[in-house]
Amino acid sequence: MPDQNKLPRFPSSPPRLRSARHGLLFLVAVVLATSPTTTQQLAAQQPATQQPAESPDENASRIAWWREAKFGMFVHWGVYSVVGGQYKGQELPNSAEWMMARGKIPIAEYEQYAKQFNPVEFDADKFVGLAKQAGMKYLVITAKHHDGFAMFDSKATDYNVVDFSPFGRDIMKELAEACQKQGIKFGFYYSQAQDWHHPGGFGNGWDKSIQRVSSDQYVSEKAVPEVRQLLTEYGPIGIFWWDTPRAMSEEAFNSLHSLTKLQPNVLTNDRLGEDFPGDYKTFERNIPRQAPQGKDWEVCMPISGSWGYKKSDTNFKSTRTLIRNLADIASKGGNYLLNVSPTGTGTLLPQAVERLEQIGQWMQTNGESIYGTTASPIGKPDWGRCTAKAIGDGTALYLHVFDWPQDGKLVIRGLENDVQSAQLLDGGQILSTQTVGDGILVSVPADPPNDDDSVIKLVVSGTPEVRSLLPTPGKDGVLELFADQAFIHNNEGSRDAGLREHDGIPHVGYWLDDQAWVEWEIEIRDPGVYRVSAVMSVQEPQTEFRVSVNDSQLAASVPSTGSYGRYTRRDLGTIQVSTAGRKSVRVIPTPGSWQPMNLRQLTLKREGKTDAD
Ligand code: H79
Repeated sequence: MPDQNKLPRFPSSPPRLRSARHGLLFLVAVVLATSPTTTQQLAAQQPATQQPAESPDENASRIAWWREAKFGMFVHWGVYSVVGGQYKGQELPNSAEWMMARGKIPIAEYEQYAKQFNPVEFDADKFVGLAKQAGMKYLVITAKHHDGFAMFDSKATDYNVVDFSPFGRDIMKELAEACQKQGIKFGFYYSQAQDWHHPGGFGNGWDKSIQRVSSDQYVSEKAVPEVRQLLTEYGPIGIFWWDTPRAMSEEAFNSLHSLTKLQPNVLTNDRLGEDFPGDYKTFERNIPRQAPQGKDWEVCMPISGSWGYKKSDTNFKSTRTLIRNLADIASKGGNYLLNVSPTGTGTLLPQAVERLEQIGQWMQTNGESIYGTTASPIGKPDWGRCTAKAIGDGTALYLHVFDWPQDGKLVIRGLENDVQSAQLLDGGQILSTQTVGDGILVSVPADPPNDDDSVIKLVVSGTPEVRSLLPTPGKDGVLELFADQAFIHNNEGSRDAGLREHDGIPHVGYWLDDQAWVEWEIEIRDPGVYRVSAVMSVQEPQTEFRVSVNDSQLAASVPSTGSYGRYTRRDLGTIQVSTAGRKSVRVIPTPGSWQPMNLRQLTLKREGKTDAD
């Protein structure tokens, strides 16, 4: 799903060169599509009043628990859960919490579902117990989603679980208490801008009975009092998780933002508005390939396809995927907020429970390779992932082995430290190590202790010293070269040809200058014929360029992918690489027949290599 949570930005595509008229239409269309906000309107707003400056130490101590925690439970639960995303017996597409919008359900009709919200099997202690058992250290739940229904005893409106539903219990209070009791940090999700029930909220364009009021009125009579109540009547709140920023008045932003001061220790995410970076950055559904630098961040992701309970959604991620996601995210320094979806009766489906229990079992044995760890100091090894933790005067490197070496030799390329010890976390077997030309070799038993992720704790002296290593094809003969690792030769930072993003994925774009070219330095160990492909987009009918590896090259002539926003992998041909060693890979426009392309990725794959090699 495209990430539409961010405030709209202009696209990074180069304008059409030949057909300026279409280019203009395109731009107009984008501006319309991004209404009601435009970047200009936002820019015209004053920056928000700053919190009284917090020192880096104060900030570090406030967020310390969250950095230690690494793994949390996200819960999407509300009126939509009653029918599991089925409206009048019809399956609606996409995530179930969007049911009201997708079905264009009138407010009066949706209220009837709220009248049926009666999750009698809900048991807060059991629910929190399950999160705890999975190894999760915090829980964030939808206090109010876009549909406007409050899952707590809102004083601002009767449209809440206590006053409006037969259940009549304050679910947020029960969960807050259970979390407090069991030592789980508790947080609220609150959709501050969209509200499909209030006549001033953003989003409900289908119910023609609405007598519109201003967004400011919605904020002052609903969002502000509800947020204030959540931050004053539910004990210590660990996280306040805003969602789907929309352009609001400066007053509205500031009043919502200033409420978070009611709890000096609360952490907030980056989704209140553009001028409010909060304490950490969020990624939705997808794990970034590279971590944002110098920022705390979190990936939220549903355990299945939908955030809210959806009857037809059987798309549960495997336990292996979930464990590997957790290791992957931790190896880049982030947190994992894994979403579950209680049903209308107040419990989780067995598929979810089973997975949480299995993750919990893995965490029992391997938790120390996750909690309190920092990002990998050795990059992404080709056998899996790595997390790290300072211990005494040394460093523990946790080697998360996804692909167990069949020859019993696990190599940590580039690592130059003295090794103090190496041990399997599962079973505790001590492993022998030796220094080899490439780095450090750990001798491992024939079979992995865990098929999903076997962790080796490698303790080295001092802080990690890692030789910089050039990217090289993996065992499968494949080398992926990404835009954000490329050196862009663009006349020292000219605007033409630079690193840009579409859907959060970097590309070399705005490549108007046919003199600009890009380069990667690589190492080839296996000479041979390499097939070259690119993940790219081009809008003009055709573009031509050369790809070279030192002295060998190919000429590529690539037809349009339809538009600059439409990326496809295109085969470019083959290149013979005759010798091993350091090489320079270049992508160079062919003057005269060049049209701008957006280049996300170049892939080299050794021909004749199969996965079995
Ligand atoms: O709460 C979850 C989502 O409901 C919420 N954020 C997460 C944590 C979210 N709201 N909006 N979005 C995410 C992005 C917008 C998605 C949309 Fe669609 C694409 C809106 C319309 C098209 C998906 C498909 C949702 C409804 C239809």
